Amino acid sequence: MLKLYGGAKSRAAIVEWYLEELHVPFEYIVLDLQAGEQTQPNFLAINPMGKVPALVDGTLKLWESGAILLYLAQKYDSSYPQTVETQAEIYQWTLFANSTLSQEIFTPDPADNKAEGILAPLNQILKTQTWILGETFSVADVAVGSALAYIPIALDMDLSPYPAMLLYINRLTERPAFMNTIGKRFQ
Ligand SMILES: N[C@@H](CCC(=O)N[C@@H](CS)C(=O)NCC(=O)O)C(=O)O
Repeated sequence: MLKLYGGAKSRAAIVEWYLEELHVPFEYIVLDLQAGEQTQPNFLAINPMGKVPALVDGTLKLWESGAILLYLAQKYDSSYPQTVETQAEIYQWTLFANSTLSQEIFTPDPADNKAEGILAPLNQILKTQTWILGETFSVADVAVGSALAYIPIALDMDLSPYPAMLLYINRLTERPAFMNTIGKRFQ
Protein backbone atom coordinates (compact mmCIF):
# COMPACT_ATOMS: atom_id res chain seq x y z
CA MET A 1 0.00 0.00 0.00
CA LEU A 2 1.06 3.55 -0.69
CA LYS A 3 2.73 5.19 2.34
CA LEU A 4 2.52 8.89 3.22
CA TYR A 5 4.95 10.30 5.79
CA GLY A 6 3.88 13.42 7.66
CA GLY A 7 4.00 15.22 10.99
CA ALA A 8 1.21 16.13 13.41
CA LYS A 9 0.63 19.56 11.81
CA SER A 10 2.51 19.57 8.56
CA ARG A 11 2.18 20.06 4.82
CA ALA A 12 1.58 16.32 4.57
CA ALA A 13 -2.07 17.14 5.35
CA ILE A 14 -2.31 18.65 1.84
CA VAL A 15 -1.34 15.32 0.27
CA GLU A 16 -3.55 13.46 2.72
CA TRP A 17 -6.49 15.64 1.57
CA TYR A 18 -5.86 14.84 -2.08
CA LEU A 19 -5.50 11.09 -1.43
CA GLU A 20 -8.87 11.20 0.32
CA GLU A 21 -10.38 13.07 -2.65
CA LEU A 22 -9.04 10.37 -4.97
CA HIS A 23 -10.19 7.50 -2.70
CA VAL A 24 -6.71 5.99 -2.94
CA PRO A 25 -5.98 3.78 0.08
CA PHE A 26 -2.80 4.72 1.95
CA GLU A 27 -1.00 4.27 5.22
CA TYR A 28 -0.29 7.55 7.02
CA ILE A 29 2.91 7.46 9.06
CA VAL A 30 3.15 10.38 11.47
CA LEU A 31 6.74 11.24 12.40
CA ASP A 32 7.54 13.12 15.60
CA LEU A 33 9.15 16.19 14.01
CA GLN A 34 9.91 17.75 17.40
CA ALA A 35 11.90 14.68 18.33
CA GLY A 36 13.72 14.78 14.98
CA GLU A 37 12.44 11.50 13.53
CA GLN A 38 12.74 13.10 10.08
CA THR A 39 16.51 13.21 10.51
CA GLN A 40 16.87 9.49 11.27
CA PRO A 41 18.63 7.34 8.66
CA ASN A 42 15.55 5.24 7.88
CA PHE A 43 13.59 8.38 6.88
CA LEU A 44 16.56 10.06 5.16
CA ALA A 45 16.66 6.99 2.90
CA ILE A 46 13.21 8.14 1.69
CA ASN A 47 13.81 11.90 1.70
CA PRO A 48 17.47 12.90 2.05
CA MET A 49 16.29 16.48 2.75
CA GLY A 50 14.69 15.34 6.02
CA LYS A 51 11.31 16.97 5.34
CA VAL A 52 7.71 15.81 5.15
CA PRO A 53 5.60 15.07 3.22
CA ALA A 54 7.21 12.11 1.53
CA LEU A 55 5.46 9.37 -0.36
CA VAL A 56 6.43 5.79 -1.09
CA ASP A 57 4.53 4.12 -3.93
CA GLY A 58 6.07 0.78 -4.85
CA THR A 59 9.72 1.51 -5.64
CA LEU A 60 9.14 5.27 -5.98
CA LYS A 61 10.23 7.55 -3.14
CA LEU A 62 8.93 11.06 -3.73
CA TRP A 63 9.12 14.30 -1.74
CA GLU A 64 8.00 17.95 -2.11
CA SER A 65 4.26 18.32 -1.69
CA GLY A 66 3.78 19.86 -5.16
CA ALA A 67 5.63 17.04 -6.91
CA ILE A 68 3.65 14.48 -4.94
CA LEU A 69 0.33 16.15 -5.83
CA LEU A 70 1.20 16.23 -9.54
CA TYR A 71 2.29 12.59 -9.49
CA LEU A 72 -0.92 11.50 -7.78
CA ALA A 73 -3.00 13.53 -10.24
CA GLN A 74 -1.38 11.91 -13.25
CA LYS A 75 -1.51 8.41 -11.83
CA TYR A 76 -4.80 8.26 -9.94
CA ASP A 77 -7.12 11.11 -11.05
CA SER A 78 -9.50 9.77 -13.71
CA SER A 79 -10.43 13.35 -14.68
CA TYR A 80 -6.79 14.44 -15.16
CA PRO A 81 -6.78 16.51 -18.38
CA GLN A 82 -5.43 14.88 -21.53
CA THR A 83 -4.17 17.96 -23.36
CA VAL A 84 -0.64 19.22 -22.77
CA GLU A 85 -2.02 22.77 -22.57
CA THR A 86 -4.41 22.03 -19.68
CA GLN A 87 -1.74 19.93 -17.99
CA ALA A 88 0.56 22.97 -18.24
CA GLU A 89 -2.09 25.07 -16.46
CA ILE A 90 -2.15 22.49 -13.68
CA TYR A 91 1.65 22.75 -13.29
CA GLN A 92 1.33 26.54 -13.35
CA TRP A 93 -1.19 26.66 -10.50
CA THR A 94 0.55 23.99 -8.42
CA LEU A 95 3.95 25.69 -8.72
CA PHE A 96 2.32 29.09 -8.07
CA ALA A 97 0.72 27.71 -4.88
CA ASN A 98 4.02 26.38 -3.55
CA SER A 99 6.12 29.40 -4.53
CA THR A 100 4.60 32.85 -5.19
CA LEU A 101 1.36 32.35 -3.25
CA SER A 102 2.96 30.68 -0.21
CA GLN A 103 5.83 33.18 -0.06
CA GLU A 104 3.46 36.13 -0.14
CA ILE A 105 0.98 34.72 2.35
CA PHE A 106 3.36 33.15 4.87
CA THR A 107 5.67 36.12 5.46
CA PRO A 108 7.32 36.08 8.89
CA ASP A 109 6.58 39.80 9.31
CA PRO A 110 2.91 40.74 8.56
CA ALA A 111 4.14 44.25 7.60
CA ASP A 112 5.94 42.66 4.62
CA ASN A 113 2.76 41.00 3.41
CA LYS A 114 2.25 41.70 -0.28
CA ALA A 115 -0.55 39.17 -0.69
CA GLU A 116 -3.06 41.79 -1.84
CA GLY A 117 -1.42 41.88 -5.27
CA ILE A 118 -2.31 38.25 -5.86
CA LEU A 119 -5.44 37.85 -3.74
CA ALA A 120 -7.28 40.53 -5.76
CA PRO A 121 -6.78 38.77 -9.16
CA LEU A 122 -7.58 35.41 -7.57
CA ASN A 123 -10.81 36.87 -6.23
CA GLN A 124 -11.59 38.18 -9.71
CA ILE A 125 -11.06 34.72 -11.27
CA LEU A 126 -13.25 33.07 -8.64
CA LYS A 127 -16.11 35.49 -9.29
CA THR A 128 -16.86 33.74 -12.58
CA GLN A 129 -15.91 30.10 -11.91
CA THR A 130 -16.35 27.53 -9.17
CA TRP A 131 -12.85 26.05 -9.16
CA ILE A 132 -9.37 27.16 -10.20
CA LEU A 133 -9.56 25.53 -13.64
CA GLY A 134 -13.24 26.24 -14.26
CA GLU A 135 -16.12 23.98 -13.29
CA THR A 136 -14.16 20.81 -12.45
CA PHE A 137 -12.41 20.36 -9.10
CA SER A 138 -8.77 19.41 -9.67
CA VAL A 139 -5.40 19.04 -8.04
CA ALA A 140 -4.93 22.80 -8.66
CA ASP A 141 -7.66 23.41 -6.07
CA VAL A 142 -5.84 21.22 -3.56
CA ALA A 143 -2.57 23.11 -4.15
CA VAL A 144 -3.97 26.66 -4.23
CA GLY A 145 -6.90 25.96 -1.93
CA SER A 146 -4.80 24.47 0.87
CA ALA A 147 -2.75 27.68 1.03
CA LEU A 148 -5.86 29.89 0.94
CA ALA A 149 -7.79 27.77 3.45
CA TYR A 150 -4.89 28.13 5.87
CA ILE A 151 -5.39 31.93 6.06
CA PRO A 152 -8.56 31.88 8.20
CA ILE A 153 -7.23 28.90 10.20
CA ALA A 154 -3.94 30.46 11.24
CA LEU A 155 -3.28 33.97 9.95
CA ASP A 156 -4.50 37.35 11.05
CA MET A 157 -5.43 38.53 7.57
CA ASP A 158 -8.69 40.25 6.63
CA LEU A 159 -10.23 38.46 3.64
CA SER A 160 -13.44 40.51 3.58
CA PRO A 161 -12.26 42.50 0.49
CA TYR A 162 -12.26 39.16 -1.39
CA PRO A 163 -15.82 37.77 -1.08
CA ALA A 164 -15.53 35.37 -4.02
CA MET A 165 -12.41 33.89 -2.44
CA LEU A 166 -14.18 33.52 0.90
CA LEU A 167 -16.97 31.58 -0.84
CA TYR A 168 -14.32 29.44 -2.56
CA ILE A 169 -12.63 28.70 0.78
CA ASN A 170 -16.05 27.71 2.17
CA ARG A 171 -16.64 25.35 -0.78
CA LEU A 172 -13.26 23.73 -0.14
CA THR A 173 -13.57 23.39 3.60
CA GLU A 174 -17.05 21.84 3.29
CA ARG A 175 -15.68 18.96 1.21
CA PRO A 176 -15.70 15.76 3.29
CA ALA A 177 -12.13 14.89 2.23
CA PHE A 178 -10.93 18.30 3.46
CA MET A 179 -12.84 17.99 6.75
CA ASN A 180 -11.37 14.50 7.38
CA THR A 181 -7.79 15.66 6.82
CA ILE A 182 -6.70 19.31 7.05
CA GLY A 183 -9.90 20.20 8.89
CA LYS A 184 -9.13 17.66 11.64
CA ARG A 185 -5.38 18.13 11.85
CA PHE A 186 -5.46 21.94 12.10
CA GLN A 187 -8.43 22.27 14.49
N1 LIG B 1 8.41 22.76 0.20
C1 LIG B 1 8.28 21.57 1.02
C2 LIG B 1 8.33 21.98 2.48
C3 LIG B 1 8.63 20.77 3.36
C4 LIG B 1 8.76 21.19 4.82
O1 LIG B 1 9.38 22.21 5.16
N2 LIG B 1 8.17 20.37 5.71
C5 LIG B 1 8.22 20.65 7.11
C6 LIG B 1 6.88 20.29 7.76
S1 LIG B 1 5.57 21.24 7.08
C7 LIG B 1 9.25 19.74 7.77
O2 LIG B 1 9.44 18.62 7.36
N3 LIG B 1 9.90 20.25 8.82
C8 LIG B 1 10.83 19.49 9.57
C9 LIG B 1 12.22 20.01 9.48
O3 LIG B 1 12.47 20.97 8.73
O4 LIG B 1 13.09 19.47 10.18
C10 LIG B 1 6.97 20.86 0.66
O5 LIG B 1 5.99 21.54 0.31
O6 LIG B 1 6.92 19.62 0.73
